[in-house]
Amino acid sequence: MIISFEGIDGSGKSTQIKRLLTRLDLLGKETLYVREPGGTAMSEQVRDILLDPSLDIHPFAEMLLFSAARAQLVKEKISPFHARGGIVVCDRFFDSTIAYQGGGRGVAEPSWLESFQLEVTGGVIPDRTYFVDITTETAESRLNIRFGEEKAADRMEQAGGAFFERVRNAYLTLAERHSERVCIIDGSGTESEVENAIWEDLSLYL
Ligand code: Z5A
Repeated sequence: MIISFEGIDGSGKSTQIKRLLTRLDLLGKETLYVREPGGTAMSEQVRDILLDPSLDIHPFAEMLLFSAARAQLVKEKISPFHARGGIVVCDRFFDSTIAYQGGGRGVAEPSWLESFQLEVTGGVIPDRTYFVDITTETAESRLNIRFGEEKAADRMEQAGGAFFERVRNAYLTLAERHSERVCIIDGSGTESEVENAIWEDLSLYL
């Protein structure tokens, strides 16, 4: 099984993934945690390039770099572990590219990006995707930054608040289009409330 987590920065994905991994561990499930971009030696180097605030990267090149890191991660880590019957938990997967590069940057139509991503992953699609939804204002207050400010930690966070609004809207559209796979989780509650909402859904599929 492949489970992915999506959301704008600060949505609480990483916090929820830790909680989920603990629950799955208690059930004796074999899990692999991967984060995007990253997760292999090559993909981590691409991550450094993508998040480097000193680089000016063309939006289409950015999309290709995220995709290149993903192609390597799928071939090297995700597919082999999945084939052995383990549960792969992904902190972001191709929906991030649809939302950030498609919705946020407008590099291509979502339908083109979706087809391209299927080529990138060789047809690998998550079984269940949790879109942890919060407003950009909540995200900024949690991260203690203002999107678009130079003091924002990395190159992606330096995009302005309007960019993150577009990303959030793209996620909401995507969740509607793929309602069979993508589950919207209200991320504004306490960590335990969010955890319980995710578990309530996932238990139906384990
Ligand atoms: N990106 C892309 O553009 N295209 C792609 O294809 C891919 C990625 C794969 C990766 O950044 C960037 O790359 C990302 C998207 C882009 N950037 N942007 N902009 P990253 O890996 O460095 O970071 P991230 O994935 O965006 O996650 P994050 O910043 O680490 O945040 P998070 O995982 O969503 O949240 P968190 O770390 O769990 O929580 C954030 C804070 O909120 C923390 O202090 C928590 O204690 C707190 N928190 C968490 N839950 C709660 C609740 N429920 N209440 C209150 N406070 C909470």
